[in-house]
Amino acid sequence: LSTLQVVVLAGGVGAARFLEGLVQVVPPDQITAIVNTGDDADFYGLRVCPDLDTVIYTLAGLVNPTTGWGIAGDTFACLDQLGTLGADTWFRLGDRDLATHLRRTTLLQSGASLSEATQLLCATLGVPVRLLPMTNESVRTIVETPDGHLPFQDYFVRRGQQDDVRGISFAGILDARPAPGVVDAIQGADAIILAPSNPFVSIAPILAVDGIRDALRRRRAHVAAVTPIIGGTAVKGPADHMLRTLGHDVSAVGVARHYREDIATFVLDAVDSSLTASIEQLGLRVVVAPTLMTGPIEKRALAERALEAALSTPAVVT
Ligand code: FO1
Repeated sequence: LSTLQVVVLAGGVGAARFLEGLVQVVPPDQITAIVNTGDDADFYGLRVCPDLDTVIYTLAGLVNPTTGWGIAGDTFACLDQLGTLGADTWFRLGDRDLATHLRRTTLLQSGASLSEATQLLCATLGVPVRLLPMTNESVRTIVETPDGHLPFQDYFVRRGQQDDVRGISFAGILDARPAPGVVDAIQGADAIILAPSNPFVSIAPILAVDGIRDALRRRRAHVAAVTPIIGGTAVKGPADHMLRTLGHDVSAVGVARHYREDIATFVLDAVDSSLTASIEQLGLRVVVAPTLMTGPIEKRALAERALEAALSTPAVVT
């Protein structure tokens, strides 16, 4: 275990909770999380990176445990005053959270890359895991709905994930290059885990960055995905709704089918064990485990199972 290198592809809340388990199992300096930046948005001239910040706040012990994002005990005086001044305030940026975005934005404006700004935030807040944004270029997830194409946070927060999703695209993806260290981390990893994040808007943008999916496929025998769907519903967020409106099975099988070319092993929740054969028929190995991360013990146990699953080469990878 002393030289083991583990890579996690990460969205927001689900990935952050998974990483809380993983740091109990693997020394944090041997973990690299490659984080989605397709959710990023600018508010009041500030760059907000929700998935990076959710992972940072969680691993720094600062996160609001109720929402899973934002800072525990944060206040909203600045946002309230912005409202008084006539600004839109549907995206709830707390006072302390705003400091992160101010700091990041100033760093970016003075020429730092997003990787460098992230590294500085992690160092100052005491995040022991190596966090890499998927890319330093701007990629913006766009959700196609019956009402038109919506920027991701408009779909997710302002409109409350109510719209049917007809398609998803990533503006800027053709110009995006993997951030420094991303491809090397995948190439050098003993185990790669797709966190229990939304396959379409959290993991897909990462895999869509030029070179990342190819690097992952070269390590496919050591790639495991943890299901974000338990008993046909998403633990958090709109993954189940998206599966349905995008025409997939609304189950772990739909997720496994979506990932089948990229992974060797699928970590399925125990309540879905009857789906094992259907997933094996896709050419995947199945590991059944309790995947609901209710507390530190469950998080640790899931991290152990997922790590074992990614480390051990399946007998047959078709
Ligand atoms: N999610 C919400 O549902 N409502 C919010 O007002 C909101 C504010 C917010 C502020 C900072 C931040 O880092 C995240 C925030 N999120 C909010 C969460 C976030 O937008 C989504 O969870 C992710 O983009 C999905 O992974």
